Amino acid sequence: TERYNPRDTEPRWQQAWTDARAFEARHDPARPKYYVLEMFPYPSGRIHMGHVRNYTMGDVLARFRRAVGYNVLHPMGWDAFGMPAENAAIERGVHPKSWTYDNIAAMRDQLKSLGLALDWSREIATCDPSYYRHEQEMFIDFMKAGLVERKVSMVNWDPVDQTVLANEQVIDGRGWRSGALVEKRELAQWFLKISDYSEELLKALDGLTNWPEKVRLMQANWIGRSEGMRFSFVLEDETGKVRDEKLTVYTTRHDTIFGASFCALSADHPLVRELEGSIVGLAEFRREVAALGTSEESIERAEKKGFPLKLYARHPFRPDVKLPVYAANFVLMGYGEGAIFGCPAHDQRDLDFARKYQLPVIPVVAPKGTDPAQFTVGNEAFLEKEGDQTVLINSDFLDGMGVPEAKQTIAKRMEALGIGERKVNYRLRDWGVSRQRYWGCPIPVIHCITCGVVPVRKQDLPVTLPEDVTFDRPGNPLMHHPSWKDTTCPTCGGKAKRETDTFDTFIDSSWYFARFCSPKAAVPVDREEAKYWMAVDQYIGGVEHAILHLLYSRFYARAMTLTGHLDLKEPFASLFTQGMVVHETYKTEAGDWVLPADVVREGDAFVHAKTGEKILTGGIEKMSKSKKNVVDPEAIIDRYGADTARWFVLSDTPPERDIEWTETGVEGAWRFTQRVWRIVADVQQKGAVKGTVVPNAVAGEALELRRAAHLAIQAVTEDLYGLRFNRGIARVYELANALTSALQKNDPSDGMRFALREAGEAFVTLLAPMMPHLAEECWRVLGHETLMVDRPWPKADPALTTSDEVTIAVQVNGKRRDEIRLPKGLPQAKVEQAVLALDNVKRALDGKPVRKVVVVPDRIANVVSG
Ligand code: ANZ
Ligand code: ZN
Repeated sequence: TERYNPRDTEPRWQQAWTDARAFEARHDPARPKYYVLEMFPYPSGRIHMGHVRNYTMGDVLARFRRAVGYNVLHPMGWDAFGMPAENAAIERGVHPKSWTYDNIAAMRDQLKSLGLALDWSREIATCDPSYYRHEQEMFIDFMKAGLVERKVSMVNWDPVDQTVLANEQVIDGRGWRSGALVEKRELAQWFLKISDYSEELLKALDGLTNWPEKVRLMQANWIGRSEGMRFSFVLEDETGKVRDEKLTVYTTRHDTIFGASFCALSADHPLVRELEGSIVGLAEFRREVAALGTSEESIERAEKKGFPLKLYARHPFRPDVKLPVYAANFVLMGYGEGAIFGCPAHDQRDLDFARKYQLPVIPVVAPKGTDPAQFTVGNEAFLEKEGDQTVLINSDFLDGMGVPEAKQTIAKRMEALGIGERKVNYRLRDWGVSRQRYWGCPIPVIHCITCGVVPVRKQDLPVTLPEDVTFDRPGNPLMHHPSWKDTTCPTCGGKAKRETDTFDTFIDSSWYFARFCSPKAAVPVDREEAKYWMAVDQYIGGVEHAILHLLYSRFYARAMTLTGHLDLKEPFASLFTQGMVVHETYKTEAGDWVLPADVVREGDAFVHAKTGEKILTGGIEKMSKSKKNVVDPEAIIDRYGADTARWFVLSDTPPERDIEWTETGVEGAWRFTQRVWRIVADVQQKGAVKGTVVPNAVAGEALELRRAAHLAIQAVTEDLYGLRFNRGIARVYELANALTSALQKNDPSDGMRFALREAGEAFVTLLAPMMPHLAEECWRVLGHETLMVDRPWPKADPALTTSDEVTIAVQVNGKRRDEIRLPKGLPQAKVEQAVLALDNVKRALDGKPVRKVVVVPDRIANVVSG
């Protein structure tokens, strides 16, 4: 046989599938649907190995489900707005639009070369006005439904680039591009009120039983429900004069109230602002805090600092205790009340703060059984609060109680005194969707001096991005455009300005899965189509999207349902998060990363191929350009073909784990494609030809092969339903071994010829979802004219897969002639059939007619001739 040549076959089969429109999905209420979706890619320009793994998994499911009879929807599109396009414009002078569409074209070709069973007729790009006009329409509906708010909020401001930065773009307090110290600024921005749905989004997580536990937990933590109290302190100044307004704080540890030693306010708290003008140095302190940026992480990392406000909070239960009040850099304005009481013994931030400003540290919770007089807190706060392990101390009427009881008691007291109430808080903030950037969906509102903010009329949609923009100065090109923002007010007809903010790109990806149901509809989503196709039955993507993308999408489904655009709350019935592709790295002794191609092995050591420098291995890392350990899928496809790449990324490693890319692994996959090819050629030669009648029974080696085939069918089927791709592949290998050994027997009997054909065809069918091109080519070799993708999935015969087998002695007229292994408890008629088909029996009968067969169940079968 000639070697199998994927370079020739793969493009040919891809064309054949396209010509046959094999993967175009059509609404068909008569058939069960299966919607499989992988997170759509950002068109960066080239696919990477992570894409190959992600899309191959989805593809295997699409092809498998199709074969078992589902009406499959498997679409693809592009998450095409975003900053890299603008960066390309700034750095290389290419227009974001042409950069994006060129990248899409290149990546589309690359995905096609992977042989993905995608419905390309449904392709969407989020940067296309035909997509984002619907996004604009829905936003207007959201506005009317009260889901949208415009409010002033803090942003990270880069004073050099004159632009707002996302938290990820602030690195150690500096703008990632300019290196300038980032400031906080207040800006009026658009928000979607996701926090109205905090409780609902949290509760509904319980129903998502086909989501990974860890993702549900991450979402729950992100929503961050906490049960606490809101209460007020009476404030007085240095002279003891009581102020009119009280200080309200939020706490989840009201049990520790007797350990309070200070109060702290956010630098943005209204009271701090009010005092800014009257306390020397406070303005400076506020500026310093502003320079920290807005991310929780940077705030968490910074040294805890405060500024005394010359005010004192009266302890609610101890008239003699007055707590000094500070402005502090670790209290956030956006959470709770923007103010806290500090209890250093039981909170690490408070403890760091207390040590710095020499404030008292009073332990009020201690391990059960310790002597309160002996219990002290050093440099680590005591955080334990389980009721059965701890006890309240130094706390007056709370002494001796457990934490939960103490909380109850304080809550009741405060409520009775009318100074506070119990309060549930959520960490989840409203979703700020304004971006001061060009390459995004324009927010469809107009600012009118007389009418205020007015939504664009629906008949005027879409608000399209102007193409004649420049990137020669910092800031938002939409703002600099000479005429784009000039418009007229839809309400009064007067001169007005367009909103120049564009949407956060997470909006684009929060509903694309619904658009795929009716990608060309004149409405955002055709309800009938969505009713049939939604929810996504299997969603596959990286765990890096476990929080934001999935939470926003869950919110969007609810918002779309509220506004009549959809009719479901949970868009993803089942979620799978796949592991990364990792690869060995190499470094010079100086610590510079080196390309694996430049490294040669010398004995146990490595040296640089060109410079001879000593090279060290740098550990196995996620493939990344900076670490120089990227393997380009295109190069792999060029060399070995897509099937080899697909097979490799599915083999050996469970799909949820990181897979290590190795040369030997890929070569193993490549050798297997050649082996499949040889096995199939051999089967075609030695197996029965198409259409041969099923022999009455098959025995011996042939039966073994049949069993192997049916066991493989059963196992692979289960594995693919369960997304255990690596195990399915291991089963295909086993079947290959069974076929190889059967072929070596050169047994020309009808039984074997039949078994070979049956097992050979099963083999090709089972590997088809993973190696679709090779399977088509083999299918052709086996004499079939139809496309492999139209072949239904084989069914395992339970008689051949039951593992309970018995050996039955076969006699002819009382004389032992053979033995046969059959499933235990097989009915008499089947045993007869199997026995009479044995060659040894036929020979012993020598043409004489059979009178009867006496069967001792599971033990002996005696053929009696006439
Ligand atoms: C007193 C106290 C004593 C606290 C103690 C903790 C331990 P979660 O569980 O996340 O809701 N806090 C409240 N508002 C804050 C803000 N705006 N910025 C920073 N911290 C704030 O956290 C609630 C706890 O975080 C609250 O309970 C408060 O500190 C702090 F031994 O109050 B605690
Ligand atoms: Zn107006």
